[in-house]
Amino acid sequence: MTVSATPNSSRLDPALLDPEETMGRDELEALQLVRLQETLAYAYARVPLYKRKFDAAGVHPDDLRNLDDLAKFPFTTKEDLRAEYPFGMFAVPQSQVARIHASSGTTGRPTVVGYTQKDLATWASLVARSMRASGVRPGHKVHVAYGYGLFTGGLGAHYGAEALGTTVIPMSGGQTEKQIQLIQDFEPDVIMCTPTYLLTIMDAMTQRGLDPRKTSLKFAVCGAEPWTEEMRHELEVGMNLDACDIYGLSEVMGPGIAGESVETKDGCHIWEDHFRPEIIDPFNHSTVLGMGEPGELVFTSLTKEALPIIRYRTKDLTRLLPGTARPAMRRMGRITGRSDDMIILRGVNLFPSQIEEIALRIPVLSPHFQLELSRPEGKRMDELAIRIEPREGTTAEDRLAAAATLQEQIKIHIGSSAKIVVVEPGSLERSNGKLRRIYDLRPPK
Ligand code: DLL
Repeated sequence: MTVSATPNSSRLDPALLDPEETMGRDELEALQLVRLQETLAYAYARVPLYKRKFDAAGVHPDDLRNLDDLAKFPFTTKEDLRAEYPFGMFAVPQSQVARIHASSGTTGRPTVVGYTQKDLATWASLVARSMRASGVRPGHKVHVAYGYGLFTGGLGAHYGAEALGTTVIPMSGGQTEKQIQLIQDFEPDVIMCTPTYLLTIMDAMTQRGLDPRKTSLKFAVCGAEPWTEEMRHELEVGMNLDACDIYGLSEVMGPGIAGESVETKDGCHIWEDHFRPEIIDPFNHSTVLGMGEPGELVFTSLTKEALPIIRYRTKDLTRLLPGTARPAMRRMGRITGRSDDMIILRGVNLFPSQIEEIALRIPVLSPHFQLELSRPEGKRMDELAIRIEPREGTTAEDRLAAAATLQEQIKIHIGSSAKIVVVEPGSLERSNGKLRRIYDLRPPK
């Protein structure tokens, strides 16, 4: 699908870029190699878990002579961080840890991450870089509606926005009424929140008789959950702004590991002066895949002090692509989903983002939907029901036809049979941040 209206994008003055953003690929890789060698030696010397894992795998930091040698080193997983809860993976004494964040985690212990003052400065500079790529400029007013707290979204965006030289409005998530009030009164140029929360704000404005196309907002920097080109179109047209993607995860840093350029809108450039990405085959982990091949994203930090992270398995499924707006930095394709969010229905793999993509091509249907997995009594097979809201003002006849089209398109494009339940507009739960799309009602195994 082609990119929608870009009312505010203009080419970025190269003088505004960080020197690393204009490096050639060779120069960037030379920098990566030095930083990688330093990071491996640093992690091995300071974090017992890395020493144990490297020793067990029979590798030593000195074995890394070129960038491809990274494949010899063991992966790090969320389970490693959990096992070392809370601070076992920190590489500096607590007196040097300036901030702690934690990921909520739906089950078990949260994963705890830490930052030195230098880590915080790097993080802010990379969020600032991402925002600048997405069209934000010093002097803009930035409304931050990511949650503040242990989640890295709010504070990560906040300090990035300050580092860029913008005026920050630290609204945090939730309280949609107040969000709308402040957007009207403070007239921000930029909003930062999850794509589904921006949708909530947009719909809430319409319900209150306000025109979401007529706010002061010109740019949205959205991330923290998967979203599609169709959702971008929905938000850009519905709010008359440019919406760009921002990616990150707390274990590796937080938001700003990669950011999207407003002039190309073709996926996030990974800030490779600080992170070395790899794509691995999720089923055969020892295989590192090539450019363009889909698989699981893995990151190694190159400059982190408090929590160096080696070959962290993100579980995010995507692929690496050549750089465009920043030619030396590789891009990542949109995240299709997380390997642990994948629904396997009668042998067919399915992600909520695929449903979003298909549903939003059907004009009668809205982006508000939930996936319900169940195993009806006496049946041996799982069933998938998609509960979806139609757009306001559509007729019962239109809705029926749209449900049939959705069912058919899912069968054609994904290969799954789903039951479609068209519910009343406004009846499904709205997002307050990261939206839960999957409701698994199957009996526990
Ligand atoms: O969500 C950090 C963040 C905050 C990123 C604000 C962007 C904006 P976690 O809570 O640790 O950190 O969740 C990380 O969220 O592994 C992905 O599955 C998902 N995710 C983050 N950004 C994107 C994105 C933050 N742009 C997990 N597209 C990651 C798709 C994303 N998924």
